[in-house]
Formats: sequence, structure tokens, C-alpha cells
Amino acid sequence: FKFVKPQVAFVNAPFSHGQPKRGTETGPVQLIKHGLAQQVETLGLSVDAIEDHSGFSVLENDTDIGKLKYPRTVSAATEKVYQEVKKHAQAGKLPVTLGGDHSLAMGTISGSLSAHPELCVVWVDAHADLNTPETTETGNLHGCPLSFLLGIAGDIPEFSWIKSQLHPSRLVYIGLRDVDDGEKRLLKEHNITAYSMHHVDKWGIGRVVEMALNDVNPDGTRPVHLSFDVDAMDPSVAPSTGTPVRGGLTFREGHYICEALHQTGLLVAVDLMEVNPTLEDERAVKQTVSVGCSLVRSALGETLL
Ligand code: 5AB
Ligand code: MN
Ligand code: MN
Ligand code: MN
Repeated sequence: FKFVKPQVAFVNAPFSHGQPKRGTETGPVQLIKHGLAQQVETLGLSVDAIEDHSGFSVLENDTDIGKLKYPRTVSAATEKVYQEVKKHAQAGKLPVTLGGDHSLAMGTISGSLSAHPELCVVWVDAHADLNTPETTETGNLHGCPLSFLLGIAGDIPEFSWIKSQLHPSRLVYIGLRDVDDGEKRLLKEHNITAYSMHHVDKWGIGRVVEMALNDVNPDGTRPVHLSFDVDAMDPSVAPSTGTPVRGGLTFREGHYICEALHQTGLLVAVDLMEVNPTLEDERAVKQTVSVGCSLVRSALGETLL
């Protein structure tokens, strides 16, 4: 399996109700306005016409289910993204989903799994996003997508569209530094490999990425889905995001991850999530949007000689 020079299909996902700070829904349009689609074409890749996804509506009477906030709204939005990503992936294209908050990964990874059942996932984030409806302290679904994808969220009929399950051995994290106690228990219980910032400091990003890929994809035969939360980056590099945590990846460490994944030739989908162009000052917003674009370009082969 090798995915060389794929056709890229951007999936714009203007959605923010997986968390309480509005503004993340303007991430996709700002990334595209910055020139991302043209920049990707400059890399010699063909890009699908960008479809308009204005329909991420907030459902009325969407009362909490247990602790979960906006559950039906999140389910509808993520299912829509699932259908989009599935369509493109099954057509042999490489979907690049622009968020929007990270609850959307329920949709993107489900979509990738439908076309690539052997998929493995590299999750780059300050957070583990592994909370179950039971363990979540905030009720924000952007902190929960992986519990749904791994099939450990319990039975919530509103999310019954999530059919495919990701095996915990096919998930690896890079960049963690703010993990809830409940999530730490789940990481141990399900034996999930995680490289925190401590490991990046200890071994360097080169070895960390090598080890991470070796953990989830030892034979180098599995397709890879990269889910990149921009808050994995240090807030000095990507300030405009809803849940910044100090001590993150440097500009180069973030880009190195993207470049190394591109080099595998196995990348079948990319998510860039949690850019919030309404947070911090104009300069910070510009910086964050620009870094977001550049991370995507690196995942698609820029900056390699
Ligand atoms: B993000 C927290 N663990 O569950 C929770 O930005 C934060 O997609 C989640 O990584 C952060 O609310 C979600 C405290
Ligand atoms: Mn995060
Ligand atoms: Mn996240
Ligand atoms: Mn966040």
C-alpha cells in the first residue's frame, strides 16, 4: 500500500459545539482564505473543488445526555463529516478535514476506517481526547472522540451511526501534556501507546515518530490517518486555539511529524483541528492560521528535498 500523489479533497467543517468557545467554526474559511488550496496545488497535487458546508446546524432542544453537551448537534455534524470523508476516501482521494473542533474526528476517522479497515491513527495533541461519557469532567465532546471511536463510550443511541471500531493497538499519541486522571486510567487499561512532551524532550522528535510508527504500523503496510490538533503546538507557535497548554511542540517538531508521515507514503487522511481565529489578537490569529496551513503542506510533501 502506497499513496503517492493523491488527489486532495478538502472537507471544510465549520463546527464548534463540541466545546464552549465559539469561533472555531471560522477555522476552515480562514485557512482557505490564507491560500491553502492553491498552496497545495503548487505542490503538484490536484485539489477537488471545495464544497460549501454551511449546514452544521445547532439542533433545537438539544438537552444534555448525562454530562454530554450538545450531543445531537455533535452527532449530526460528525456524521455529516463521516459521509464526506467516506465518499472521498472510497474514491481514492486524500481527505484533508479543516476544523472546527476535535469532536469532528469521530467523523473523519470513521470515514477513513470505512475505506481503509487496516487503518492506524497518529493523534497529535496536548490532550488525549479519550474521555468517555462517564469520565468527562467538562461534558465537552471534543474531549471524547476517541472513546467513541474505540468503542468504549458505552451505548449512546444518538451516536449509533459510529459503526467501525478502531483497535486500541492502532492508535498512538504524540505531544500529550494535559491528560485527565480518568484518561490516564483508560490509557493504561487499554494499553494505548502515548508519547508525551516528556518523551519528546527525552528522545527527540525523530526517535519519537519512529517509535510511534513502529508501534502502530510495525510492517509499514497499514494506511495512516493523521489527526492534528493545533494545540499540540506550543502556544507561542499557535496561540489562537480554545484549550492552549504551555510546553508544547516547537514549530519544527510539529512540522517534522507531518514530514515524516508524508515520507511513509501511507498517509490517507489528514485532520487539522481546533484553530480558532477569534481568539487572541490579529497577529496571533495570522500566525496560527499560517502555521496550520504550513503543517498541512508538510503532511502533503512540502519542505522535503
Ligand atoms: B481537544 C479536557 N480533557 O475533556 C476535556 O482540544 C480537555 O480537542 C479536552 O484536545 C480538550 O474537556 C479537547 C479537559
Ligand atoms: Mn487538544
Ligand atoms: Mn484534540
Ligand atoms: Mn483544544
